Amino acid sequence: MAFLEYRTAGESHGQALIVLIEGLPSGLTVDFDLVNGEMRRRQGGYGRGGRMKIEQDKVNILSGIRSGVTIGSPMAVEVTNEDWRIDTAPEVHHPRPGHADLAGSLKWLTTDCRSTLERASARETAARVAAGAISKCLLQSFGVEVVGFVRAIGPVKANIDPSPTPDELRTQRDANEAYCPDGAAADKMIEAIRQAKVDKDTLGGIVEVHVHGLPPGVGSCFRWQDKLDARIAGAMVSIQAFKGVEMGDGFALAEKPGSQVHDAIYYDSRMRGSRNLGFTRKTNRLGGFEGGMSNGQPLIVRGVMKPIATLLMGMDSVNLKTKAPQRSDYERSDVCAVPAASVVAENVVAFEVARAFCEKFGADTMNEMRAAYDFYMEAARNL
Ligand code: EPS
Repeated sequence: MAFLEYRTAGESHGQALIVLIEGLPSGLTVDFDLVNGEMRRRQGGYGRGGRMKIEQDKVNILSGIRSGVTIGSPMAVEVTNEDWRIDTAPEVHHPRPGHADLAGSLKWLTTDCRSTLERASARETAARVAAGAISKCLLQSFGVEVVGFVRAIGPVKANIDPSPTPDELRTQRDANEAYCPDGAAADKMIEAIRQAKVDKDTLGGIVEVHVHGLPPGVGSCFRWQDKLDARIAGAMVSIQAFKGVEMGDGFALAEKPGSQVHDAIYYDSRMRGSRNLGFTRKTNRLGGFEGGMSNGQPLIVRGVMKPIATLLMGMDSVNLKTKAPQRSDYERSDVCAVPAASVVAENVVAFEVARAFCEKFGADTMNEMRAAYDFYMEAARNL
């Protein structure tokens, strides 16, 4: 039986993006509305550029499925590119600072940045959202919910305390184009993006993902490779333009003594039936991770995205052929893709959670997985 994992292929202006998912159990119903809804949401958000008017992303599942239900074989998924012109797209000889252009051209020994930028492009995140959204179908059937949203754009920060339920978060987030549950902050974010466009500049920000309904013990402290927080951190930082990640109160934990950092443990027998099995906390400063495992509290993960590297005003750069100074290229670009990145982060986290969930409860079929899950919950409740 394969472990749950995925690979992606495809260039920004190539024929299509492909994701190959292995290790899904058989008997999982794929909710196409959910998956294509996520594909659409990733294309949106205030601050996107002209490309998103060209593309109409939706998944075409080529294998691993029969009448909408998985059969346990590898699943190949295609997302086609309307803007398919890789063979005629112009060469690029002046690298954009902050993009993969220079490092990639030096790595692959060429003065033409095109081959590197085509694959480095955030267009690839469409494939990752497809994989994550399909994995969410599995998580949902076990009552695990993953919600991503925008926490900050440029200097504008959202105020989202105390943390709402997943449904409330989704409703508030989906009410505006900043994908931010704080409506007042969303207005200011949109204004900041509008101003950045006027200034011919770009903006980054912070996205946040909450995972509700995950039982304790997903991930492992026994091997560093199996730590759930470490895997999520790696996956988050692998999203194009992400520069950092934190769990719970993250970097702010460094300023406080241990007594104000760790989440004290209580027991409430009336909560035995819930995902925390009765072990309650009054705080969640560690973001639901202890020892690289879920502890029954909601997971809280944040990631920081740098501003888009393609600037309308350009930046100082060098022509790789002549070595003479030359401003970086501009064709068209997003001004801010932080709202879209919140969708990517949500689905990337979902996949890592599903991967670890399948390692704990994994089986060939959904029925066997359900039995393993029920057995574990019952045994843990009766410790
Ligand atoms: C991107 C550049 C832009 C973005 C693209 C990421 O594409 P283009 O060069 O075709 O205008 O629109 O994002 C997507 C295509 C997408 O689907 O998110 C880049 O250089 O990273």
